[in-house]
Amino acid sequence: MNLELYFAPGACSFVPHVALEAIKAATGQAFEPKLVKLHKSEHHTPEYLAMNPNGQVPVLVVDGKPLTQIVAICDFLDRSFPKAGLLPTDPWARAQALSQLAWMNNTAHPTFTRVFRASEFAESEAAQAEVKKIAAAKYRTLLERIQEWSAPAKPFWFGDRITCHDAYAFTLLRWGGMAAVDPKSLPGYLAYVERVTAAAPVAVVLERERIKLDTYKAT
Ligand SMILES: N[C@@H](CCC(=O)N[C@@H](CS)C(=O)NCC(=O)O)C(=O)O
Repeated sequence: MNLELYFAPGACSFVPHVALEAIKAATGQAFEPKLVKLHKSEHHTPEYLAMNPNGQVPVLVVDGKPLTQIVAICDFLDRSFPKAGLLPTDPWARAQALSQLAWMNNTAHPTFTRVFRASEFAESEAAQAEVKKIAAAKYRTLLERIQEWSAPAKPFWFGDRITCHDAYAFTLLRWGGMAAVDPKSLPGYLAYVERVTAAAPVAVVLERERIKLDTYKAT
């Protein structure tokens, strides 16, 4: 299978990026990482929009055909490479896992978008500041939910293998620093994500994307 992943450093494309490294380690299946420079609007070119009309990362290109949306990409990768164990096999456990992944993608993630890009949600500076403030407070409560979910992680979300859930949990905590959430104020979540950070497939992606976990700056 020929696989290409269009990703941007620190973006949610980190999730399939880590999944693909985990698959490579478990099965030997290679993939080509394709850097998309968002600051240069490379995701708005006609060629890119032909792959993903939403103008977003990630896009997984499978034998020349583009697949978008993290939940669909993780499901496809799991079904194609079951040896990597990205999702549970029991139907109920799998459905619960997809429910959590979908929630990270459709609830936690868009709440952070309101903090990071408030100008897309309100016009005046005052209104933007308000959007940001409300979303940042909400975002913290959502990170607390992930802290509860990840409490049994031994050492990772689904045991001894790194999966999409671990990569999303990492990304959302890392974004928390940009929403003024001190990761040390979520000690259980931080300890879990520090284990994730040290895992080999994650370390490779951190190096390639040139990012670090801690983005928090005390004011
Ligand atoms: N639900 C989408 C979310 C994708 C998304 O929000 N991507 C962001 C990066 S985290 C992006 O490409 N933003 C660039 C833009 O919208 O201009 C998915 O699962 O792929």
